[in-house]
Amino acid sequence: MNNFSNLPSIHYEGPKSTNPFAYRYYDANRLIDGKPMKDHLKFAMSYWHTMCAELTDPFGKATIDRSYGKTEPMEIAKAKADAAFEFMTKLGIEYFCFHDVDIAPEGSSFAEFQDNFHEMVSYIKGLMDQTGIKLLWGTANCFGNPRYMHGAGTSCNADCFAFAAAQIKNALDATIALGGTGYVFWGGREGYETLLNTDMALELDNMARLMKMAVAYGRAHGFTGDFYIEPKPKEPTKHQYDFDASTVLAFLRKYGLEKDFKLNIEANHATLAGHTFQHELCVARINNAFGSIDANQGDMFLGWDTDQFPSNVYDATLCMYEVLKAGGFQTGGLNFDAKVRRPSFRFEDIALAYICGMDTMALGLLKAHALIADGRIDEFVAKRYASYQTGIGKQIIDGTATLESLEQYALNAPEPKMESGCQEYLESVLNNVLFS
Ligand code: XUL
Ligand code: CO
Repeated sequence: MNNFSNLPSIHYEGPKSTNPFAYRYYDANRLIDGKPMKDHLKFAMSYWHTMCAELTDPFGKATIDRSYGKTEPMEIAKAKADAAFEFMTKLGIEYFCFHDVDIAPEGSSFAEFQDNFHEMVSYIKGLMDQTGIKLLWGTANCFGNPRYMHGAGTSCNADCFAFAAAQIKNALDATIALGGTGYVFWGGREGYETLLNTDMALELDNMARLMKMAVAYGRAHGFTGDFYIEPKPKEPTKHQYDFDASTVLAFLRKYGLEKDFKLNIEANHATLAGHTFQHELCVARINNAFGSIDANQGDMFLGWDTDQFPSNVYDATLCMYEVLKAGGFQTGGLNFDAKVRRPSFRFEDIALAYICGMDTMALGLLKAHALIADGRIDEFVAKRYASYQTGIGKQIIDGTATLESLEQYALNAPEPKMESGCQEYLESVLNNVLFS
């Protein structure tokens, strides 16, 4: 069997259930602060990993057959789309995300790809109308084709820039036609291998030029959602320009793109950049740039983007804590940019992986909500900075203090009285909330 036709529909059965094909924590309509879990989490299926990935690695061929019982490329594409919507319906996943090349065969020329793509966008529109499943975001894969070996917007070859622009125009048209609320730029090969052959200034200017063209086109053609940049520090290039959230924010501000762009934060990209997932989400949140999430997890012993399904409840809790603090998802949602391991080659393994990921994030939501309701952490943080609410601290915040007035203050004040940071206590509070 190489589809999901034998998969049962997955429902919530509660934490005591041992049925592998059931949710233990994800109870779609349960209200948390008056909002159903499904709207807090806005789960999305990644078309590329879920429907296309053949589980190859540099040492081995495919371990899963993605022909969906067909032989002709367009027949395969349609059977794949049918399987995708069957999968989402059975799991109760309301959104999906896709790259242009995930849904349609590339053929032998861009013109052929464009025809295939248009046909598949209409086909998918039909499936969306039948099922009520929505598009979260679209994107163009401007990294897989050999023409992008030097990058796309940052390619040294202007023709490659033009092909990328053409792909992005079509992917934006599709995102608009399918009602997507986001359009993602993950700079697949927007980076460099060596500065010995690289004009970094021109490459960054060109990357911005491509994004400005996308904004101009999208806004002129009815796209009211958010554009997102998805930061990643390395892989496939040695140095990706969209290194992390802070680097991307500086880029957006330099080129005046910050009003149209938000960030799509991916857990495994955060850890590759030497940050926690929570750190990247927090940087996005405090800069009003929190957009969407690619949920997954890496392996602390491996130095690459392993894109595993999230199973770590501690990280999921701190992720959902940031999401709640940001006021929840607006245009964005929680896309599983995750794939099963190579030996998990059965279609049912994909379903089991989503059940694990969705239950983990649902548990994270419940625990993050409990952490905020518990109040001990928020209370501690508020108290830690209380000195800025009165006296000299208030003058600093209000902007009335100067170096001179602070010098006068320091000359007359006793040595500051220090308080403990209480990290270990706070970690035990977190454990207490997680495991009670
Ligand atoms: C690659 C990655 C991409 C983006 C979409 O690391 O995360 O799949 O999410 O292009
Ligand atoms: Co991603």
